[in-house]
Amino acid sequence: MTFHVLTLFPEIFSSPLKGSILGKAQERGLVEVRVINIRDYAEGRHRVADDYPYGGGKGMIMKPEPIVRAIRALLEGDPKTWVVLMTPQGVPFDQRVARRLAAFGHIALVCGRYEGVDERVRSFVNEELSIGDYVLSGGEFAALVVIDAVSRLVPGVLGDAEAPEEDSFSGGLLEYPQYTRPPEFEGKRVPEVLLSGDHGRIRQWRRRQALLRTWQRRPDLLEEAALEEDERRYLEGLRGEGDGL
Ligand code: 6GU
Repeated sequence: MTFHVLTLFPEIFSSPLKGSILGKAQERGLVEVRVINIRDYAEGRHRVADDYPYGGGKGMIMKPEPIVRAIRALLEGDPKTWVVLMTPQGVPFDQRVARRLAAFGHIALVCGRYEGVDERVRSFVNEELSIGDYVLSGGEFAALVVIDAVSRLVPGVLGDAEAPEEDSFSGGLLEYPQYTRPPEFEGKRVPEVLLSGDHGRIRQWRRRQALLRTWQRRPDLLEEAALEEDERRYLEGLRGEGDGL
């Protein structure tokens, strides 16, 4: 999987990508991140990549020519590159989008600055993504979020021990609570079932805890989750417990 990041701030990408899982994935050749400075595609002695907005207003707008030239150079190398514009106006990025992106070989992430990119750039990208309803000063951190979430889904990036199936959201539920040693910490004991060695009971407890947690914290996720009949009954029971309180 190759990510091409198009940005005016390439320095942002040097250290976060050295981190443990992403760093190893790159060393092992499973993931490659190529950072492209959009300024290198700007013309003139000053390589100007942004300009004032027509009609007035604050902030600077990224000029279309350098971005489109950078995209074209990428597509010449690999015409199948999937081009994504990172913008708060994009489709919300979630685990389902991450899974869809993981199927591409080459993804280009164009980092817009918050004030915006020239509207005409939009017709040169395949889709637009946002990572949530808040404002970042540019698409760079959003691109890092996408790179991390998608890389984890590339076969071989995670060891067998950390398969992505159990992560929060993969089955549409939040993850069950986790514990490690010691068995008692400041009076708080690890649930007995986890020390029992009974893998059937542990699996059942975890699934129920995942349901409970999702019901308590993110009930919106339950509408989309794939649930068994007995799990639906368990949730009905939870709803019933609240009655009359
Ligand atoms: Cl992709 N870009 C910016 N600038 N802000 C954001 C975002 C992206 N996603 C959420 N906020």
